[in-house]
Amino acid sequence: MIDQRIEIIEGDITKLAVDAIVNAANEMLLGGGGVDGAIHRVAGPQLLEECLKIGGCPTGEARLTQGYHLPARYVIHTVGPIWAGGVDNEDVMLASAYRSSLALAVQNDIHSIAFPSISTGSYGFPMERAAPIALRTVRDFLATNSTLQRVIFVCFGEAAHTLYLRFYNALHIT
Ligand code: AR6
Repeated sequence: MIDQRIEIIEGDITKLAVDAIVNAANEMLLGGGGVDGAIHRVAGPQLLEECLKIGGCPTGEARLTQGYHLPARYVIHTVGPIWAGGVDNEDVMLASAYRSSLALAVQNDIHSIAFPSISTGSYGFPMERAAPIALRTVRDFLATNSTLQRVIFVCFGEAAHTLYLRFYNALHIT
């Protein structure tokens, strides 16, 4: 049975007033396009300043910053794998990006967290493969944790939302 603390919504992650939103960043933490660009635009230039001080983040790990002008208090920057056809440990690294983000949230007493679909934009990870990894990793993490109260998957667009819901419903019977 899937955890009741998991929600699947369609929308723009930069609008969510949760404790932390997760950014699909790059290893340099220098900002970029996609959800990263959107988060930096709304947060303002102080976010990049803090990211520059951190100095980078390896693939599969996560780093915490303030949210500045975002409605979310914190941003957890994680780096998903670049899709290389599925032969370069991408599944493991994607699960690690989710797990590292959740672990960092717990360390910082974060109760609500929202994830975009990490790696499924510029990094080219097929969403139909990424979504079940994301859902299972979060479900398994929540099974061992009671600090987190809400984990929201934010789907960008209707097609992504439909796909996530399909895998979410399938998790009920696995
Ligand atoms: N809210 C929620 N999801 C979004 C939003 C939004 N505002 N905007 C895009 N998405 P991507 P990646 C979805 O490319 O593949 C950046 O340049 C989008 O539809 O943002 O991990 C970084 O700097 C897709 O499903 O991240 C890195 O260099 C998902 O977010 C690189 O891209 C992720 O797409 C990271 O690539």
